Amino acid sequence: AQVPVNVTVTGAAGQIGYALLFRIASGQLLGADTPVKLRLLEIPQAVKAAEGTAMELDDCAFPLLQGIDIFDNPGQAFEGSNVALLVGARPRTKGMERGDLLEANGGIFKPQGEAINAGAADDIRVLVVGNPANTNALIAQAHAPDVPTERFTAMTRLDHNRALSQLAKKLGVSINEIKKLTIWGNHSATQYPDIFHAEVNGTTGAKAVGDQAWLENDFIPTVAKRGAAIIEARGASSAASAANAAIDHVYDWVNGTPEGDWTSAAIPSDGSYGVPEGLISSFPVVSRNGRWEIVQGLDIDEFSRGRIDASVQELSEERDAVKKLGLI
Ligand code: NAX
Repeated sequence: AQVPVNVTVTGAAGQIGYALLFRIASGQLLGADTPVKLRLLEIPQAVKAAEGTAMELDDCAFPLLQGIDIFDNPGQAFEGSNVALLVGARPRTKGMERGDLLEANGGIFKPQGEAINAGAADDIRVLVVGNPANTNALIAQAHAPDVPTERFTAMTRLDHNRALSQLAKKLGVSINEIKKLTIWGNHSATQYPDIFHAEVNGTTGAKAVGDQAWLENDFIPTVAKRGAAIIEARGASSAASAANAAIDHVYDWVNGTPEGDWTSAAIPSDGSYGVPEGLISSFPVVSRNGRWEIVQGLDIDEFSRGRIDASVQELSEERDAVKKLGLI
């Protein structure tokens, strides 16, 4: 029998956790032939709720699920972990300044990085979902010096999927007819969804749309502010779609992206496209042999350049702020 893959999920009792765990256990994260063991991390007050979710997981009798362990300390939760989905984070509450938010998340992602460094398996892959995702990933990475830096990533796949859906609607085409869309920069309101390199039935996304005003005043803000629109409509933040994007990200990382297409993920910059080295920024990426690679050689016009630079500037500022706080 195949050795099960250890998947650690933090914030397991939260709403994304609830949408995510059943899909992992059913085989959608890694593939229908890969058995998994779940290691759930929660804060002590939420352990009981995580136990409730574990009872439901049991009740699904998933053939691929070979065990569930629940922890309230990161040291144990990341022991032997092959895939870590860092979902639990400290949300911004009323009156909280950015510095307070970064500091509170430093208190979560620093010990988790240390625990990953100390106990995770050699092939550990980390996806940070909890916000501010890019910078939380940077903090965790800084405290895991023995883990290759490229193993720390942050999620912009939900933004990517949102952009695909908006563009498909606008053009009246199916999702399958759109390739090579890109989210650049930070998973925040400054993110830049780029359709200039997107391919739609033999032309570019931008040409197919042919409407710069729609691009600037409708498409980009709709994608960037979709999270707020979901909260407004649903009375709760995106959960199933966020879980779905996390599944997509890890599945592609492990199994590869399809030929002739790319996706978006926030990965450590190697300096490509003028993004300062080391920043965890979203790029057009393919996955080959279990590694993300930045798609090279794209022409970036002036409009795109300005948008990318603005989002990357925000990432640089977040990095400076966590440096100042001694978190990296
Ligand atoms: P919830 O508040 O429902 O759940 C968060 C869970 O994390 C809670 O159960 C809490 O007890 C747990 N937690 C807090 N600190 C922890 C710690 N130190 N260790 C382990 N668990 C801890 O939030 P949910 O809706 O599930 O969202 C989780 C995170 O995802 C938030 O930070 C949210 O901002 C972020 N999102 C990121 C998205 C992305 O595209 N990157 C989109 C969706 C989502 O907004």
